[in-house]
Amino acid sequence: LTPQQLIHQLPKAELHVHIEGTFEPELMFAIAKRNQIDIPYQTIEDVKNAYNFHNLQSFLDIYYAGANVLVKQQDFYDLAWAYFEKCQADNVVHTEIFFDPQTHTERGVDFATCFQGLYQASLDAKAKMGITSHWILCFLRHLSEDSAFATLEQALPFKDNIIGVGLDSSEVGNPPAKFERVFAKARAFGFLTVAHAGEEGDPAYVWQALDLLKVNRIDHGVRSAEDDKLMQRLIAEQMPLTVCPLSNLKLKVVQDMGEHNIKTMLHQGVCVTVNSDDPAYFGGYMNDNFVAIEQALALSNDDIKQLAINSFNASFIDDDEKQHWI
Ligand code: ES4
Ligand code: ZN
Repeated sequence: LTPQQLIHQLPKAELHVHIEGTFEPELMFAIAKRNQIDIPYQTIEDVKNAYNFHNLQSFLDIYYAGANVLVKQQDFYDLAWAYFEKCQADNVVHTEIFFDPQTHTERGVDFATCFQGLYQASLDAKAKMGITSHWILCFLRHLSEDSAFATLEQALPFKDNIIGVGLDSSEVGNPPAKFERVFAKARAFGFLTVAHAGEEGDPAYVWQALDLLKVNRIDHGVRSAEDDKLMQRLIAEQMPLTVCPLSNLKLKVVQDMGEHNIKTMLHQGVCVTVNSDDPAYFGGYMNDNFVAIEQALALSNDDIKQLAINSFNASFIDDDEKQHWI
């Protein structure tokens, strides 16, 4: 069995993917056309040329612009359905998907329009492909605490179908502490919690996510390796890090995939997982991420299997369901 074959055939869970980041240019053109919305690209070629990032913010500017063409419930359905087809192709049998309601409500698209389209696609993915999923509402950390509270309020009618809340967007300058009260309220309603931390931000952001937001997982977290005490804690608590190798490369969190610390952290006993983050923008879905690190870091078959096991262990599926996949 070649590493590629092993990567493909292993059942995997994805725990860090933004649905708006799965928006492929072809679908973006089609939806822009039917909604009669202008986009700043003429051809797929133009789009690919624009996807040349030097840091997180240069990506986010383009990512939010792309989401502007999503208006109708059907648009959100089509977006999510296309992602589930990618999951099926990669043997991703379970996925926990972020959505950014404020990206849509800030432009006058209702929370319900967005979420009902996404959720219907996940029901159909379960029925037609057997793929299970959970939805995680992410607050945009560059917006205010008040805006996050208002978004939490809008989510309440749908809370039985939203497993948790997260925190994404521009990290540096928007520390987890800014959302301590919002997360406390979300936990009181029964939401699980995650947060992007230690992607561009230093280890203090990871400490805050753990101590102030009381998260169940850290998204990215690769800069935790700069702090030995923090590493000891992550290992002792088996706190998962949802790592996104191609994202880290494209946003220049690492300059070369050969420098990525995921293999070192795996061998140190950190519960690291492999994820695609914004696959339409960063050059690949789940298996592409596995292949990229397998090649750059010479992963063993046991490493690859452990990463797949970690993905289920770190997931929010029930323990008996987990045992089925591990
Ligand atoms: C994101 Cl890579 C990344 N980091 C922070 N926020 C995000 N939203 C979408 N992708
Ligand atoms: Zn992310």
